Amino acid sequence: MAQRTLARYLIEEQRNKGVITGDLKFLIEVVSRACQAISIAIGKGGLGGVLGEAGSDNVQGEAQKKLDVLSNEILLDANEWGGHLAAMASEEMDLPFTIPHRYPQGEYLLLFDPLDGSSNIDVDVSIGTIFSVLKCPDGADLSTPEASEAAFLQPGAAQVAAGYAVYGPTTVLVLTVGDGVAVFTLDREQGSFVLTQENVQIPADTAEFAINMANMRHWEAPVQRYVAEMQQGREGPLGKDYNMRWVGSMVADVHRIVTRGGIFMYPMDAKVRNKGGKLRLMYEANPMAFLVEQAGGAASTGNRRILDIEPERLHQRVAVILGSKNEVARVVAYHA
Ligand code: AHM
Ligand code: MG
Repeated sequence: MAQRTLARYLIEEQRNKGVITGDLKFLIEVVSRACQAISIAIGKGGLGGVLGEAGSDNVQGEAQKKLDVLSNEILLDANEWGGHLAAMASEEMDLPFTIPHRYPQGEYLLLFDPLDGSSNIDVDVSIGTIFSVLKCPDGADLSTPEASEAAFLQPGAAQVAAGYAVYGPTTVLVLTVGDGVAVFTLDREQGSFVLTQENVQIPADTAEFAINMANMRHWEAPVQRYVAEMQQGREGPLGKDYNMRWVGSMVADVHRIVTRGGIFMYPMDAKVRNKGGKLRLMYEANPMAFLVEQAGGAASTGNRRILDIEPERLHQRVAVILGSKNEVARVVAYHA
């Protein structure tokens, strides 16, 4: 049988299953091509002059890397002209990007973290792009970037697609259109994403956890308790030995969990409490929560399901605990 490329997978989701519209198919293909372009830019590294600081700060006051800025531009340029979008929002931009009047407007909203794991760019460790797609509400005011913000403030459960690309030893695109999770690997010679795994299922149990242990003293009691119990291993109340991994790129840590199970936590802690958490709801938590749930896992703040949160602001932050369902349930129970 012929290779199933992303294009073919999407045609099947549209034509045979009726899960997606033609415009959503086009949108995902455009995003995947932008991810290929980002992958090429990253691959040049020091040879392409793309490493290092951009000399600017983003809306969150974080120093931008050259590749943060470049990846953001690649995604904007690829998506502005196709007629499939009403507006875009990015972790790297203060306000939404409204589609210029010279192009037709579509019915979707695209949100992205153009390059996740910025601290890993210059040290040649896996980084990624995360994206989320919403329907633009009928009659939404898109007359100015400021006014258009309201259209984006929908709970994660309303997403019609989400995905991420990991730029690691291989470039992999992981996608959900609400019909399970599929994994595509970039064939660099052909220049196309090829389906390498379908109906991904995250094992319900795990013995692997991911958390930044340097923040331990700042965590709340339920997470303190859970991590302490895991560290007690076989001799402790959980009765098994755990292993720990922390890449520091959410995309890479979540991809490991999607591949072989595990639990990822960037919980509420005293250091980030005044910001609401570390990770961004709209660009990181929601798309990852949608993917993880579609793969049979769970995603919570500790107190509530992430996909149920009614966002108040575009750049809102949130505590994130996601992955293997039984372990997430345990941490949630410790919060109750
Ligand atoms: P970024 O989008 O600016 O790269 O920040 C998000 C990243 C996540 O990818 C990762 O899980 C987390 O920040 C790592 O944080 P820390 O450096 O505190 O371990
Ligand atoms: Mg990020």
